[in-house]
Amino acid sequence: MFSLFSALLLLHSLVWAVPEVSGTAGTADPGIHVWYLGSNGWAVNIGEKLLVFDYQEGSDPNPPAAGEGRNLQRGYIDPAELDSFDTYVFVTHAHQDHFEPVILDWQEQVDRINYFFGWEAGDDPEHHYMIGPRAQAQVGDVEVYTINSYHTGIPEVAFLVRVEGYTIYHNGDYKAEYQEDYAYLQTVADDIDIAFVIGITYEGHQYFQQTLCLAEMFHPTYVFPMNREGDEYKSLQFAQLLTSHVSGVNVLCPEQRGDDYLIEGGRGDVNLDGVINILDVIQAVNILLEIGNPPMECENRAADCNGDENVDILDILGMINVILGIGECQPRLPRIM
Ligand SMILES: [Ca+2]
Ligand SMILES: [Ca+2]
Repeated sequence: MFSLFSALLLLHSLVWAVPEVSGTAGTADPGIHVWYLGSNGWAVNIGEKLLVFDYQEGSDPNPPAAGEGRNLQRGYIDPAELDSFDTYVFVTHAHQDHFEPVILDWQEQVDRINYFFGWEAGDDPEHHYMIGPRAQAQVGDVEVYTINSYHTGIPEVAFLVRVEGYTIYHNGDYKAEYQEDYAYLQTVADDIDIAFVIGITYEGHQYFQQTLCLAEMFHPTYVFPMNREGDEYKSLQFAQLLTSHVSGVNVLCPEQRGDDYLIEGGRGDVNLDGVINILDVIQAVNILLEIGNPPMECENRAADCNGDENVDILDILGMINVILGIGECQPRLPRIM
């Protein structure tokens, strides 16, 4: 009888017999680290890049003294901490709970920094003033798209950013003809990985209806409610409300500045070298057949391509699909740090 074991042994011998296949590779998910910076502010680290959205310091009732604990872990940005990243700073509009001019001081201390404003915030030729409507900008492999809103009498945007294979949405206070605008954004991206949205708890409010529409159209994997400083506990009500309408959405609710979330990457990258190729398939087959040394826990978790907490033939097939460019491993659920 041709058992599963036989099939795996055959696969095992085949992948060794076809070395030229090992040149094919899928990109391993680098993982994401997200910090809550109070109010509407967030920092997102992917690989070498740090994205900062709507940074401000004024909403903290107990700000740390200058030089004491002003770091990401405390929910603040110290420009010295930016030195190790390529930094991308995004500002949706000029209201003080979204924009604080201190961000402009960072460029005096940091070389690799880029600014994207949702309005004509100045005249620095090195800055990107995305006055739109529906503006686009690109720096290296970072693509930025905006949709526009004027509901308070000043220009505002929501950002859609594509970076390192991820799509990130920051709503700012955007409130407009969202069905048309989201249809436009869908010409850019089918899915959103991380959505920062207003954590309003009233089902009839346009902000909630917008978020619902966004969730239905783009199936965001992780949703972070914002604009709740001081009453972050209400984010849980928002989470219940949103997940009662749409499934497959993970709503993450920080409670205070500096709360951070590590979304581990690397599913499918069993040998942890940053790519998914035939070597990972071989190692996963070895794990499955219990050939060689027992796997380390991180290798075992990386081999679970479909995320069902078990390594079996479906994971092997999933990884082969990644290599062939016709599938992806499941994203990891975040660990709250
Ligand atoms: Ca690998
Ligand atoms: Ca599995």
